[in-house]
Amino acid sequence: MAQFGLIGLAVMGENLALNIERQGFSVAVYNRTAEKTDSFISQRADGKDIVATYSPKELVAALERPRKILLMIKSGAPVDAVIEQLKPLLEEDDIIIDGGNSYYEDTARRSRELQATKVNFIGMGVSGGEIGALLGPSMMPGGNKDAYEVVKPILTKVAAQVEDSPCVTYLGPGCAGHYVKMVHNGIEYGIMQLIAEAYDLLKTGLGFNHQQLHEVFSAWNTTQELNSYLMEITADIFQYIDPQTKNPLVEMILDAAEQKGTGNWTVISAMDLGVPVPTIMTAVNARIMSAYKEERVKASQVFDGVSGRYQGEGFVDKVRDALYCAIACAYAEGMALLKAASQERQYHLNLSEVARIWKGGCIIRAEILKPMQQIFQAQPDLVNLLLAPYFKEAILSRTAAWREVITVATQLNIPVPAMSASLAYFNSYRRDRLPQNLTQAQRDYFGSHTYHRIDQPGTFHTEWTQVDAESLQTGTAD
Ligand code: NBP
Repeated sequence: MAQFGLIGLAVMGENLALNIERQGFSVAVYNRTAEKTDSFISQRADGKDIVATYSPKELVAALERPRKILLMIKSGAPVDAVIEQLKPLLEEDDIIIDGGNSYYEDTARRSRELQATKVNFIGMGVSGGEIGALLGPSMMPGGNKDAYEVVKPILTKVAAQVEDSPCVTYLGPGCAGHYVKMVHNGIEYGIMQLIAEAYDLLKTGLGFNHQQLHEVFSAWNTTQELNSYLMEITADIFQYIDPQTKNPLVEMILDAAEQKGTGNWTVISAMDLGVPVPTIMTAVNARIMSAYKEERVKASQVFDGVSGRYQGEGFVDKVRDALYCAIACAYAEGMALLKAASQERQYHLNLSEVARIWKGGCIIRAEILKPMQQIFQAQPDLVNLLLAPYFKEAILSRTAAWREVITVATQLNIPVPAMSASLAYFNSYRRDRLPQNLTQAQRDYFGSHTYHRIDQPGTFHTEWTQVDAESLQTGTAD
């Protein structure tokens, strides 16, 4: 009898099966298309403690009880379909884990539906891509706590290990795990866009070639502020030469970013909860804008584009500082969103633990998560990371550079939407009075939406004009 079951043998499933087996657990696998199972078993799984099964029924029969079955299949309808196939086959205390990028509302629904059955359900975000799946991902499980305790010995071994602690923890009930994974991806969108902007500033604003870009990003990756997986792979990418054209491959890639929806979901949830996430939101917008390739090419023939090169000194270090501040904002926005969602939806998230399990295995793993983990450990109720003395000092010492980089970019017509949005986030957050008093006045003027005053309690409405009913009816209000 196998100790663990896995459904779905695409890149993630295959690698997770190999990882789980390497940690000493026997695995039974099933994939809808049998040829994939056969090629996996005869090649990558050859000689390993992994057995093939060819139907959900056969898989269930091959597993010891309580059965633990991880789904690594395309999110959406396929997950519902497979759960429906498994439900009648499973018994008391068996566990289904959905490890795909499922929409958190789907996970919440599945959790509710399965609560009414004997089957336990865990919705688990998995980050780290295919390499992480093979070598140790960051895993974000939520749902049935007792079921998590049953799979914990396996997950803690399979996860990335950082400073002797595995990058997995029980996050909360229902869809807490998939919600955290979604916000992880939102932060990922933000950081990727910010790095793209830094690349553009150095390449277009300073005229750096790919060797120089490689050197700058490699050097940044050695700093405490910017050391991270995304910085590391960016440095690598600049060195890769296209075998066909002998150009750096990155310059041969179409500048139209695609997306699978997690950034979008993050922004929609943030707007629903009333949490500002401008860096993340702008990153989603930037991908959308990039996809307007043909229209942009036409517009570039109508309007002037980039105007010259930056001639000043020390710009590379200023871009590094701006990048650090903006990345800190992306994390601050994401953490603030998690805090609000946790309160609203009763996830009981421990943000220090979230920072801890993101330190290894996942795409946003970075040195910056270490202070975050400590800050939230010391101050679990901190409302925004930017208020922590550590980040206050780190940002204030770099604000001049941050401002200057955006000023230079604006003068050169180099778009830096996420960097600008993050500075605006910081500047808005630190203002005690914003101009939305005027917005409230306008709303009351045209729609009688009322307003609050700064000098007395209560709700107020003003007749802003002296237009009488008769003139309105005759359409002479203007
Ligand atoms: P895909 O997301 O490409 O899904 C392919 C798998 O889903 C195949 O095994 C396929 O079986 C199976 N499948 C489909 Br499609 N419809 C099915 C159905 N109706 N019933 C049963 N199986 C069905 O695979 P992936 O890229 O390995 O990702 C798996 C999950 O992990 C996804 O939710 C993804 O978003 C998430 N994820 C991916 C990454 C990554 O880097 N790729 C990272 C983190 C999370 P078939 O062989 O019969 O078509």
